[in-house]
Amino acid sequence: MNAPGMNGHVPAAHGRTLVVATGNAGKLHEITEVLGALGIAVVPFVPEGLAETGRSFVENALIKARHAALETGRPALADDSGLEVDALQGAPGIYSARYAGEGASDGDNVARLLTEMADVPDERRSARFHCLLAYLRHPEDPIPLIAHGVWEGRVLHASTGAHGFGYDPVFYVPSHGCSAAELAPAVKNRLSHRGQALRQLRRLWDGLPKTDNDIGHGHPSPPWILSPSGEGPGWGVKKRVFNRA
Ligand code: ITT
Repeated sequence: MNAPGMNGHVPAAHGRTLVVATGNAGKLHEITEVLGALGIAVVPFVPEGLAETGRSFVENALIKARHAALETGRPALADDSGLEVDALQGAPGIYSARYAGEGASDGDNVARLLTEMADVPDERRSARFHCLLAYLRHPEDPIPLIAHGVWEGRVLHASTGAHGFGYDPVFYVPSHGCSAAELAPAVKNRLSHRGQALRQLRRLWDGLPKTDNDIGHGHPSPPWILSPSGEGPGWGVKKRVFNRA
């Protein structure tokens, strides 16, 4: 169900707008900043009550993006992300948001992580954030765009720093010698799994190769991002894709 006042609302846009499916304010803020710098305004959609039943980040990102595309009738982007800790065999992974139980707060999740890692020495505290982005032109888009960013670091012994969200206060960033929560937001966006994935997505939108070894198979130029009037091509895009086949 749509959250009142948020979903379906198209801000007075000076450029292109894009529906982003997330109920996480921290994520939303970061995505808004990075896409804003690319001239794309975010229209938030809260996937309230939606079960994330996937067994992988990419499946959950697709579930959220598909739901938002269906509910809004517009192209939609979703982020599924989490922390992979080597000493915990990859946990909390796709369960990062509910590591301390359903409805857990960031503080609860961090507390559980620190407890689980209490006896783990520094040299075995390696971890990384993953961010999977799924972009769908419409709910039945057979060619979703998928982008993946990874950010390597270590789990600290205690929380430090006031920026960011989630596990940022206990995620040590080796390149800067501090926690992710001690980085200025713009610096985090430059380094982070999410920043990387968003820039990768932009390359796919532009039809550019994802990497130097890739031939490039993105949807060329993004006409399916909404126009300033807020009207997206929606199902029309699907027809065009099918007609071309
Ligand atoms: P939506 O599904 O509505 O987007 P969510 O918080 O449930 O919100 P996820 O299922 O993708 O999102 O869970 C991601 C969790 O991983 C998030 O709640 C954080 O605890 C953690 N996480 C992801 N990115 C992070 C980041 O940049 N910094 C700190 N923690 C992060």
